[in-house]
Amino acid sequence: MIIVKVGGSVFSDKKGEPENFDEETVGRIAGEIAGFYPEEDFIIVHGGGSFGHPEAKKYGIRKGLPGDWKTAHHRRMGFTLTHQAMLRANEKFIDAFVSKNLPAFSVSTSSLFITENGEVAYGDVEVIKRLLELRFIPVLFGDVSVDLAKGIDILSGDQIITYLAKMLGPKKVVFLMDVDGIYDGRPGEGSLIGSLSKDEIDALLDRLHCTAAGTDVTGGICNKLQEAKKIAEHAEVWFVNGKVPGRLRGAIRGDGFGTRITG
Ligand code: ATP
Ligand code: IP8
Repeated sequence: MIIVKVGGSVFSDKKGEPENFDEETVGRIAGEIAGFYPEEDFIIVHGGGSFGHPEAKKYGIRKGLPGDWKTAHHRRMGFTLTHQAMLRANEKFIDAFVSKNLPAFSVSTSSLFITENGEVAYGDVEVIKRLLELRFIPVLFGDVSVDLAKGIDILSGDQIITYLAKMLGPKKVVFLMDVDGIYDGRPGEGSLIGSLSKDEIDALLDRLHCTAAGTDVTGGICNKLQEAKKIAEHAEVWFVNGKVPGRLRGAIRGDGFGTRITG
């Protein structure tokens, strides 16, 4: 089984209009996966992009639910609206996969996971396991979450993958981004890292100063690398450019162009 994370920067322009969606890119990604299905099983997890992140930021979802009614009510409304924005993104993913004759099935993250300060505290993977056995392709997404410490929070797609990797033991996890892989420095300035062991990630995080947050409420590249370190204990991890045709195919085959992280 292979888990593919389709980053928000791949399926939408995070700095563009709210809820912009790159149908052509997602259709092509679905097409590359169709080349391996049903011999290979897949779970897809997509990020928030221009759907979830602007709403989550606008309503301050990561700050949780405060005691005073007025602010809490405003956040509750934002929690609902952020989730609805993610459902709209998810529907577009399902449409793209179905149009390639793939049985992609929407699984609502916030109905299966409870967080504590944004980390998964509880997750029910039974439905996902059964869907895989029945040869469906579960499609999850970064989402809002009920949170044990703060009342509500955001659960990043990257965190979901760490949990799924621990529970389901995929053979590979592929992160699709809008750059060619992980750079030792800023993209375009530092050099592209071809391969990295999980033990080298801490030093890389130091060198990057982890300042790539931008408009992303879940921490951008730093969060991704921190999760990759944990995932690499269970599976081989690839970071490839999801905007370039064939890169996902290469990562699935194992001879791809990008960054490969080993345990
Ligand atoms: P989302 O979290 O919404 O799903 P995503 O998975 O596409 O989004 P981002 O959080 O946007 O990922 O992180 C990827 C971005 O990080 C790239 O667009 C890239 O410009 C930026 N970045 C900053 N520093 C680096 C680096 N050293 N290596 C690779 N990408 C980097
Ligand atoms: O883009 C965040 O998920 P991510 C989801 O995978 C929301 O970090 C709702 C902002």
